[in-house]
Amino acid sequence: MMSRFADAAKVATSKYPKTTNKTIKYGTAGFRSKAEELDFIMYRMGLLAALRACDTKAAIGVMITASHNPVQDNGVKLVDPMGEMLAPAWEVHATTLVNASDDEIPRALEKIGGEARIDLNHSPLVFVGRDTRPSSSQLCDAVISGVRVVGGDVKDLGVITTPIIHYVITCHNDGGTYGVPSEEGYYQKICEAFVKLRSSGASNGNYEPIVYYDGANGVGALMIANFLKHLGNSLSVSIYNDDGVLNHLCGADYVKVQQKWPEGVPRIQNVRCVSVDGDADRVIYSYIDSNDKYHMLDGDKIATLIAGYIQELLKNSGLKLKLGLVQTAYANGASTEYITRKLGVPVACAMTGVKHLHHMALQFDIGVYFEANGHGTVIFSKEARAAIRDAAQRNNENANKLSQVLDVINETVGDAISDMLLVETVLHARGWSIFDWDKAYADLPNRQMKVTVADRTVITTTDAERVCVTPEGLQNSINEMVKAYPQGRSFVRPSGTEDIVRVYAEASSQEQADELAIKVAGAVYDQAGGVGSKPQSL
Ligand code: 16G
Ligand code: ZN
Repeated sequence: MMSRFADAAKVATSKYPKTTNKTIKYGTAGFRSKAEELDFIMYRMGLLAALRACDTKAAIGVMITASHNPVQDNGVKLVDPMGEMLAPAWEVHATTLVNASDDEIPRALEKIGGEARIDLNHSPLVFVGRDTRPSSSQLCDAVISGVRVVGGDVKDLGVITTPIIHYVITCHNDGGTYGVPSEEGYYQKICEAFVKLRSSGASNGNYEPIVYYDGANGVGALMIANFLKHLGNSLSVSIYNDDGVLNHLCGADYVKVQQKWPEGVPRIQNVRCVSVDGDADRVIYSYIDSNDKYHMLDGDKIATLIAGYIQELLKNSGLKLKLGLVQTAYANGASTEYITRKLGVPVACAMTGVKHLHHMALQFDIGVYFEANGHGTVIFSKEARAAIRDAAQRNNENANKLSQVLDVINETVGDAISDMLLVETVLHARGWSIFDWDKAYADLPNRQMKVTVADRTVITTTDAERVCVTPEGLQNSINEMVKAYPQGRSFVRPSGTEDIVRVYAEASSQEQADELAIKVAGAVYDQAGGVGSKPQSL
């Protein structure tokens, strides 16, 4: 019998033939590589998204972006019905489908359909969105072909940020409970709450409502302009990096990794600079002080600022809700110390990757989660949300503020712009300048390095990637090295997005953090099959 998916193979062969025999895996960030290698993958992700929509009987999202990576790269990620990352079982299906030959596509689809017991009579709907990369439009057409060849319908959101597609999918599938399922609905919801929260005027104490915005030359630069239309004079935002090379010498990743002021933004002392990444789901703050020294405030600083504020509102409102913070192994030791000891907020550690943090944050009534690299948000349990809204209606002033804070947040996934508005809200409420915020605690100096090995899967870890299990003996070596450094800490993990092993080290001085990182990188090279030259300097 001819497969009902026979056309999927025909279109694959004629328009989107497979161009590689390398095994490819759906990783932490979906599929990501050089743009010219992605047509066939995009087409197949269109097929898969349609099947997933039948499986869940809900609309599914497909986002085309390579986030903070260079402009030549691209990538694709599927978004599940409630804005979550694709379910793990379907990551496996994605990998199977992409590694099948063109002829094997119908069989692979039948198999996935069978395993998931999909109702193929359902009419699938897939939302697609893309970033500003020149390759994104063509790759989007490939996704759309995939959806249509199996009878699916497409809603094309055009050029959009990753967090907006997560929001629109959620609202579409929950019948509009979370918000109006459109881009415009998103701006309105967030901005209205933001403006209300500063009804007493935009300045307060040391807080001035002025920011410089580094758009990374990407979609974040376009979208902020739309937000601004709804913000009135509540916040003055000067937009920079809106038409150069994407993520080049600017943006959240550059600022965080290089610990440098972004190019393209005027280097003015004492101004807050907000850097976002190429799809606007990461945010980093920085400033130059009066002595011309550069300071960076990363995801850890943002998380502690937000958690501290929510904790205060909770306390003053009398609401008994359990607040917690989720970090990863990359969280600066000083931030963990500050939040647990000073603020008394419990901290949990999750594996790298938004879905792991999100999942762990669900254990709290209110879970703040952030990666040091600036990915993060706050999520509220249904009960917590109801309790807050209820107390707000009974004129509990602090609950009312919390209720508005809830609307500034994108709970479906971290949004650089919504996170920025949340940070601005807290700074405004506290009457803080960026120095007041920064001085809460001092980051321990740290260093990250990469080591290339023949096979990075020889490195396995446990305890949220903080302990290395194999190769045997490597963790002991790391422990011995760390002992020699005051406040020393180090861990290694295989990257989920690049073919390398990552090394992290922190210590009480920059020289020592650098030295420790180099030593640990050397141990990885020696004990995990390093290739090329052994890392001996930064
Ligand atoms: C992906 C993850 C990010 C994580 C990074 C780690 C999402 C949406 N993105 O970009 O959260 O920090 O991978 O990369 O989950 P690595 O495994 O190469 O260190
Ligand atoms: Zn991103």
